[in-house]
Amino acid sequence: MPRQRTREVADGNAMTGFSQSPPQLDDQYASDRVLRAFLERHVPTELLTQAASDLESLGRLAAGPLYRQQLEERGLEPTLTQWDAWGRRVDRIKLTPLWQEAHRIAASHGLVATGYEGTFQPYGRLIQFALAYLFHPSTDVFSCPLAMTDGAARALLDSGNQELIARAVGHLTSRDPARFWTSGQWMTETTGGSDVGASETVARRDGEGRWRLTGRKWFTSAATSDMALTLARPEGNPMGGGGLALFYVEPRDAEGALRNIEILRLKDKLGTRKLPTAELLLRDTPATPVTDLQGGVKAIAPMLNITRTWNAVCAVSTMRRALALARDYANRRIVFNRPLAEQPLHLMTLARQQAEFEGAFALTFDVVRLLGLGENGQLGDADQALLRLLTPVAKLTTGKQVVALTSELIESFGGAGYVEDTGLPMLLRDAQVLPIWEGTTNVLSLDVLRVLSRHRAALDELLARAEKQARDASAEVLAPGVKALERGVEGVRRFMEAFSDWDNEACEASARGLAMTLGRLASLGLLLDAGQHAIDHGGDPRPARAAVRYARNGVLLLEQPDPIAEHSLATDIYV
Ligand code: MFK
Repeated sequence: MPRQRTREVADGNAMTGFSQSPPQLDDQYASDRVLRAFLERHVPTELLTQAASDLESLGRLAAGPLYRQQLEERGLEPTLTQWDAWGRRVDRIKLTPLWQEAHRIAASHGLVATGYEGTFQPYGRLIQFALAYLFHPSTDVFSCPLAMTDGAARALLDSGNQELIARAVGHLTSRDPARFWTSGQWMTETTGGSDVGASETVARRDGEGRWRLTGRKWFTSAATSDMALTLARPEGNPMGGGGLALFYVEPRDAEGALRNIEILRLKDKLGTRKLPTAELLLRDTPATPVTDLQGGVKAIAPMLNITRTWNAVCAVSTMRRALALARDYANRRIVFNRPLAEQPLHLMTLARQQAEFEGAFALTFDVVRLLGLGENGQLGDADQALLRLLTPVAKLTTGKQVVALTSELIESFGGAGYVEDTGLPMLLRDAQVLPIWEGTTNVLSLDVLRVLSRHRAALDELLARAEKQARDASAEVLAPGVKALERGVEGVRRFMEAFSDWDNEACEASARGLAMTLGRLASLGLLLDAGQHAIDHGGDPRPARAAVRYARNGVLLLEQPDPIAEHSLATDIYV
């Protein structure tokens, strides 16, 4: 079939010669074996049936109208108008049409609401993030404001501030597009996005006792949001994260004018070009403290853990999109007299990436599953610690995977992957933000060390679970994966024994290797579990093959630091 279609196109262009038919998407929910199998296993049938219309509708929208609109709007970007014709400062941002449409679809399909409504609990997070996974790759990163909106709802609810909960959470979790608010997360300042404790924004009370913030927010994504959570240091507080306080801001008044905020410029970024990320100047901007007037980093942490989960889900869904396009193209594209889909080296390349995707999916949706259980009081202490550990692990593991995978799959289109109007380069550019924002790979690796030092039960639980997964994966075909998992567990145990004798510098230097190993180990255990389950229930061999292929891609990335050599190589100093 694909061969015929290609010939028709070629015949139809007799004057200009051959032209290649482009990759196409089919229904993105109906055709997603991995997502569907996961939901069918983990969500009770009656709840999944209830969620089906939203999932099916988004699967069709993502493959059809939204994807078409995304390609058509490729050249559009949001614009900032700072002054009106008569010299008044207005700071208006005009969004692209797809972004305006995405706001409506996100609300009506409950992309935030589903996580909070009682209907699906404790499976609401699974349904919600399945929707986000379908929505993200066709909506030009509108997932960013949704992630922050979700994180803000979580942080406000956790804060216990009843006044702010009553004011905002109903909007953040609304299904009515007219009522639905998005939230910003204004953390990054000119001092950087990692060392948030160095923030310079100051909070002062005015003559009427109202809190006002003054400072410069250097990277505020989706500057069009209806509210924001931000950090500022109340005058007189000590330096560092503990001296910051968490504040709630409504940037605009009832007429839509900014309240003592100037939008200095929109960021000129490598990717996420439809996302109006802005630099803001706050000059006595009215704000309300969310919690105590200190401990701001700790108070905003629930938001970070939610946005990091979104980050991982977006990484996995981008991987799935790149694979869907590459797979379709491999059937259409004939070179050296046969479709790419019949060429062994091409198949090997796709298979390797499919296994990486399935591993990333398993890890990320396990975090989502645990999150839903935890929020509904259904996790014991050990699993709660495991969730705290796996959240940064999933974010940092999938962030690296998505960049490698999109790079590889763009290459699988040859030169077409490098040409802008195919829409393919955008995949790689938008993927590259995922290991950066919401905590870089290194900052999150250090967060993993923070968890390991405070919640030893997390690692014990992860390793015990992996050992059980190895024991339970009894099918012969899984044996190479089981062996790799056992070797991985043994390697981590040995590493941790040595690790406990190292000084802080050595522990920090080895943090990334350890965190990535934990991510790959957890993924492999979950893949083996899915592989055995599929064999036991209907016999689909593909999940088992993904597990074995994933194991062959490698699990152990542990590194023993060699401080003198690393210092010398990194600085190029002869020592
Ligand atoms: C597609 C989806 C994408 C969404 C896009 C959103 C775009 C938004 C753009 C951005 O804002 S990007 C900026 C992102 N920046 C970050 O994510 C921050 C990265 N840096 C860190 O995460 C640092 O580790 C951190 C700022 C938290 C370090 O600050 P501190 O002040 O040195 O932290 P410290 O003293 O270790 O921890 C303070 C408390 O918070 C501790 O609790 P205790 O006081 O009880 O000891 C920590 O345990 C707790 N904590 C820190 N991180 C936590 C946490 N608790 C729970 N979960 C966490 N993740």
